[in-house]
Amino acid sequence: MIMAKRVADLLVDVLVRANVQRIYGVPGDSLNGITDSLRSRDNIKWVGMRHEEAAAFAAGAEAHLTGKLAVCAGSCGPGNMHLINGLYDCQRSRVPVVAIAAQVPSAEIGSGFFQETHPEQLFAQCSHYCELISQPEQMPRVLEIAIQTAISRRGVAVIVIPGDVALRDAVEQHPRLLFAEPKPAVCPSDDELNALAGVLNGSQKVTILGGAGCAGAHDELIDLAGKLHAPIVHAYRGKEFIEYDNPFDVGMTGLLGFPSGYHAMMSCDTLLMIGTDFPYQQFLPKHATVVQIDVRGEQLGRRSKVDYGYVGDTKTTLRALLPRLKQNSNEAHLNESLEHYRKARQDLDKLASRNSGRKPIHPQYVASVINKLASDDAVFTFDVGTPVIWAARYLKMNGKRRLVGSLNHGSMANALPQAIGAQVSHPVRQVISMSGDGGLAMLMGELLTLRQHELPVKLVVFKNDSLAFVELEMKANGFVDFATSLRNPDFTKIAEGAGLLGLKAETPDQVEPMIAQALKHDGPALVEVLVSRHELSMPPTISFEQARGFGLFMFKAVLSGHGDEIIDLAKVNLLR
Ligand SMILES: Cc1cc2nc3c(=O)[nH]c(=O)nc-3n(C[C@H](O)[C@H](O)[C@H](O)COP(=O)(O)OP(=O)(O)OC[C@H]3O[C@@H](n4cnc5c(N)ncnc54)[C@H](O)[C@@H]3O)c2cc1C
Ligand SMILES: Cc1ncc(C[n+]2csc(CCOP(=O)(O)OP(=O)(O)O)c2C)c(N)n1
Ligand SMILES: [Mg+2]
Repeated sequence: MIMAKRVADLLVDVLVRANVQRIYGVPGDSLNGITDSLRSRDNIKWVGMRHEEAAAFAAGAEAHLTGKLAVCAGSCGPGNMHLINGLYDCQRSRVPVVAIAAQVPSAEIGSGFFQETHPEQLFAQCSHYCELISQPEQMPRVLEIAIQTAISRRGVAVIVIPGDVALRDAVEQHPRLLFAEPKPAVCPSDDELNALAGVLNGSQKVTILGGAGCAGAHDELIDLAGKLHAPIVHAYRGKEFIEYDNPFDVGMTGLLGFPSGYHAMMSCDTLLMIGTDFPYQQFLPKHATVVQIDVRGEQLGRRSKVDYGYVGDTKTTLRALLPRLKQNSNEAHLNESLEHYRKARQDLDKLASRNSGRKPIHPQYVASVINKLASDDAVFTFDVGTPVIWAARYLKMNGKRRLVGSLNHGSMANALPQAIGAQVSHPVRQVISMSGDGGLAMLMGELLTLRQHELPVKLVVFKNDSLAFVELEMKANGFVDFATSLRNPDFTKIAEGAGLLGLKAETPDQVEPMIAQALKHDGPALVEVLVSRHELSMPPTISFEQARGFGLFMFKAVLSGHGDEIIDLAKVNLLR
């Protein structure tokens, strides 16, 4: 006898039809219909995680790296509620992710039943679409709308499905949407392109600020900068797409950026923002003419005044624009910016010295070793905390390497779960997680996922026994640091207990050989590196307020008996 197809079976059919290869999640009674339907299939897998938040981060990393839809799931109530922080990250990073939030039995909804929540309300803020499937007739249509929404609006869509509805007989039998993913080219009109060309042709000092929206348009961006003699500054999420093979690169801007990125932006006549949502207004020039190109009209003018705004995708728009541009004959602005960059790069490289074998180990050195030893197509993830700084400054991109962070949402503990999603979806690539000791501890259970699925992720833990980034923010704002110390475990022992290779670098000399050993190891590995806690990462421009704040910190530190810290700070930053 052929069993009738259940709603859960049709749900999985639709995901397979949409080329989804796996679902990250934690099972539960209300998800049984779906997990049971996966059991008998070989073209879609269940990837069990230890925490649903990590499942959402992993799905987001997969979607970021592949550009394609990824899926995560949580059982009713607390199960899917745990997805929320990871889903916020996916939504804010604009990666296509569908989340399946199982719900309590349909007849109990509204009674305050055991584990009852209202995921439609809970996830409304971190999704473009979030709907309850209460009838078998809604499948496949509602799931297909969710998929289309996640793909076309780039973000999260949630379907909420009670366990009993998933187990009922399906009414429809097949997916309905059989077309390939549409990839429209979006371009400003002819008149707009002529006006844009007029503005750029009329300016001697153009600086380009490019972001993640420049992905796939590297050649066009370089041609554009060549015609305009324009330095290219990048926003962080654009680093992996813009920095490499780029004779116009002058680095990143922002608090963690390079002074050269900052100055190139501040000294231009015309700022041309392309595919960026760089959020920090104080780093955008006030007096320049600002031109912005973005594929989403609602992004125009979000961060700065805009004099000329255009809706278009970067590649199509620049292709149409380039023939209309005259060659700028003035190279002064570009050369000055490049020279400034060379100097800034030199200064940062000096900070990454091995310190002649003496303690402390500088985190910059650790990052530069990771950069040196990592493979040509490595995927790097990095925790929010100081690893964000070291990744920005010391990981060199080449067009094949990839970066995954929690850059728009800014959540801690992202690196390990994102590394899991990266490794599961790219089994033969080297995946390196630059973890903070605070960040690792927050979702440390996911170390177990590495062995569970035999994922050879390499973790480098920046062990500074503190929430150092927050400490830095406290100092810069004139607070005496408080509540930031961590009493840490021996992470190597925890790694070994979880079935990983565990190594500990206590002196600078051990860093390179141990990271090399971990990278060569056939399986997951963790290298705990004892890095200095008070490593300053000076912003490219320090405001009067911050400088005053720093002085105030010293003053307060002395008064409260933290004087030794100042000596420590001086040793790390001045006496090198
Ligand atoms: C602790 C911490 C510190 C940070 N410090 C800095 C810092 O100092 N400097 C810094 O730069 N960042 C910093 N960040 C990151 C920052 O918060 C933002 O995430 C980042 O600046 C945004 O980069 P982006 O503009 O490239 O990407 P996004 O914010 O993702 O913006 C991309 C834009 O491109 C558009 N787009 C997408 N596709 C296309 C297309 N095909 N064509 C045209 N447009 C398209 C989108 O609509 C969007 O507007 C920090 C983050 C953290 C967590
Ligand atoms: C989930 C979450 N909680 C708190 C914060 C605030 N925060 C930002 S960075 C940071 C410290 C991170 O510490 P660690 O992982 O040890 O990295 P470090 O800065 O010490 O290198 C904290 C608490 C955050 N961004 N996300
Ligand atoms: Mg730390």
